[in-house]
Amino acid sequence: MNFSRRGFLRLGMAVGAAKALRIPVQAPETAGAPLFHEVAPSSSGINWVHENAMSDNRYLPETLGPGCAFLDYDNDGWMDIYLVNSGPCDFWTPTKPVRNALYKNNRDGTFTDVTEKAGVGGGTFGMGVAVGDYDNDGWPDIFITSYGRCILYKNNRDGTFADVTDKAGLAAPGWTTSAVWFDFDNDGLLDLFICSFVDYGAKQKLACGDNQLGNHYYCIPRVFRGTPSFLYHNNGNGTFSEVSKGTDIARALGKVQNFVFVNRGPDASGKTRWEEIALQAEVAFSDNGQPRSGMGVDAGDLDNDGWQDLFVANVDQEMFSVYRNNKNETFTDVAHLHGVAQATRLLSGWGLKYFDYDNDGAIDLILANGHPDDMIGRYSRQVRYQEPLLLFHQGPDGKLKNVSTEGGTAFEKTFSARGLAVGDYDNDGAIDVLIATNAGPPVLLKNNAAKGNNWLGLKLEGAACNRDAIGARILWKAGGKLRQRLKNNGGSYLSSHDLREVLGIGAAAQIDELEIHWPAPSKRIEKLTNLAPNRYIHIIEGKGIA
Ligand SMILES: [Ca+2]
Ligand SMILES: [Ca+2]
Ligand SMILES: [Ca+2]
Ligand SMILES: [Ca+2]
Repeated sequence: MNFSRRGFLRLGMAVGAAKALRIPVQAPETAGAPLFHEVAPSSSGINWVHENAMSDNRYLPETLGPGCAFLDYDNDGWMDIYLVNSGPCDFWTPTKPVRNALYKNNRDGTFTDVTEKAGVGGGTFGMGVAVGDYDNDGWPDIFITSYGRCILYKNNRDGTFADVTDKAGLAAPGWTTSAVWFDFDNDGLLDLFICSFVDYGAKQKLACGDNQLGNHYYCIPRVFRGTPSFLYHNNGNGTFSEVSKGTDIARALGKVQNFVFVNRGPDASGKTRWEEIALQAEVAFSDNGQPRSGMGVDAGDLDNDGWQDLFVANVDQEMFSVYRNNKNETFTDVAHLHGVAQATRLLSGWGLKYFDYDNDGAIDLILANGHPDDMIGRYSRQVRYQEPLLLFHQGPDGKLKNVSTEGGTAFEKTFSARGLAVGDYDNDGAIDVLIATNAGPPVLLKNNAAKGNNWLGLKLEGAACNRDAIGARILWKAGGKLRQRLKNNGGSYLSSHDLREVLGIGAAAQIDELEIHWPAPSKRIEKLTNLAPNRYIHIIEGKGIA
């Protein structure tokens, strides 16, 4: 299917979205050059291709993967890449070898496949990846979600990993999708939240299709029973305990609506109280009260007021959501205000990220899209299977503007995009993008959009708090402007990101003040002043710059 950008623009205008899709004036520093350069596999050395296992029966897990990650597995200061693949399961027996892939960054723009040596090939029907240093030894570990058994790979600190899933107790039943590491009880150890979707066991493999044509297509999730997500507490001895049973997390079944689980802290017995508030927070359903599909999700402080705003990607006709935080546990969907609703009316979104791609200090947005049903083009006149990527830039008026036409060749194509990770793989301070596609090669986008703007890169190392410093709050003042960011370790879909933070300061010559508010238990505030830009620094909790 050839779904050209021109065709997309025409469709957009037909629904009255011409204003949102108008091409903005190019910023002087990027005049002429595309914002992102698509790095071909022949140039990067990343020759791995996702196998989606598509069958005549159209089993649903075939179309929902895969995820991808930027991580520095060998701690040499250069981002490596992890890619998740399908694998043997109860509905599929591969006829040729299929595996996940770990690519080592050669520091010259190329990568080398080190999967076999590292021992991280997977072996289950993989979906997503979440990277976190769960044992606080300074080396990133890898968790993989699956249709079937999950995998926890512990980093052996010598370029190899050990499958410690069984000891850890993290096999997690059923079909799991996105996962994220965070320290919910502030004991300095990363815990793990794992999303689950629907019950897709042998008995539930329904055939959906058209009897007249004899075609099977992917069943809509509505026909399956939703399953609850899991929260695992890190016990600190290499084992984890599921602690979501009996809480609102276990009562919330996948696929019916969006959920927000608020951590209300420990009760008298020390057990963390989780309160699900999506309905009163006005993020459960659309403004019309309709449930939406909700695939990719991210949190970020879009308007720099110190409160986390949300983004949720949905399927076509539902439009994506930009949820502005009203600072009272409610949100307002402002997707129309930003032109995001108009631009996404016909799209289905998965990987996505709020990030400041041009280092002007204001958060921007990238969206990776694709319809889950490969036969959608037969049933819909407007919606296509492969869809374009979308790039939004935040202007001085605080609004996100669609700048996809300036994005470069990748934004002129269509993909079955799923996972999306951000990370600075060439250490130039401009955050690059990796997109995982279903049944295709990953798409690597080198960022050329930040030239002319200054930045400071931070590697934060917790001492009392979790070593990855997830939950740290970063405030920086430059050129008379104060900005802030909450360091999380998630967002997007099935994917995991460069753990470093790049602070954009535009034309300012230095960062005048930098404050790191380390998370509990210390809650220490560390202040640094007069920092020269355009370099990465390593800050250790309580010790300053290493
Ligand atoms: Ca590395
Ligand atoms: Ca913990
Ligand atoms: Ca920006
Ligand atoms: Ca870069």
